[in-house]
Amino acid sequence: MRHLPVALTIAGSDPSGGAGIQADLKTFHQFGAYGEAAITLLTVQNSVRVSRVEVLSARLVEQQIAAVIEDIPPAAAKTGALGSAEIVETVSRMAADFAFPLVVDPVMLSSHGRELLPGPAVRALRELLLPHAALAMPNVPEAEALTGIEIRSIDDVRHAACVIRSMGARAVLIKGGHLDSDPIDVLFDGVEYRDFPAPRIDTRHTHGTGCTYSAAITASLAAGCGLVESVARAKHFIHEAIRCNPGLGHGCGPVNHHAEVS
Ligand code: PXL
Repeated sequence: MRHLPVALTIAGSDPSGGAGIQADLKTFHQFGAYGEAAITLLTVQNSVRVSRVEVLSARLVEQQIAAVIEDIPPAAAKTGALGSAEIVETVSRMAADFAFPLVVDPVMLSSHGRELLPGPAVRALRELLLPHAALAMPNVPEAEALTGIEIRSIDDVRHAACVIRSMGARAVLIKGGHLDSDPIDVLFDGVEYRDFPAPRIDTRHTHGTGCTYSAAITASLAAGCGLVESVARAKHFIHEAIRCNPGLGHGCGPVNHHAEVS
């Protein structure tokens, strides 16, 4: 068989299958990558509510990552919900030795507004983890929390991207889904700003959008695509995944992980 790219996610579990490691593994698979998952926290949730979050010990997370890297090293990895400052510190320490690019999705809240990263851990993420990120990809509220900048316009987005890059991430993609305008995502690699526009889709079924998007980028990087191509393919995929959502659940349902990959 031809070479199989390997991608690793370090993230939380969503038993409803729409977000977290479940979304990541489905997306890795859809992109033709072999998926690995080190679990940071367990949620009890469905499309209507999150009723419990149990954060695992940093040691347990460390052992999972070490076990997979020793045996089947990934060609790219991503982080999602990390759950505690201790886990952020542990992943940051390990990331210093990663021989593959790391995509940091700085997840702070679940789709239902439940905290998945406590305040002190945000600081650890900014100071310890971002310097190891090949790409950091916050949404607008996360970019505001990381920078203290109030983001209303595309100019604010560009400014925040530049500030987050100065925190050490090699590239920054700010996702525009929370803007009042059409959802333009802005990528800044230190040289130029690239806009990734898409028409807004009017639906409540967006659960797991961020996880799925970052997993799609990670899978493309694992396959050897460049950063701009990886973002472009992932943007197409997430747009299609929202557009073709299966309408599951009684609340904020999942996107379609079977959507077309370009
Ligand atoms: O999409 C953010 C996110 C990340 N990780 C887990 C989640 C969610 C959103 O609900 O449940 C486990």
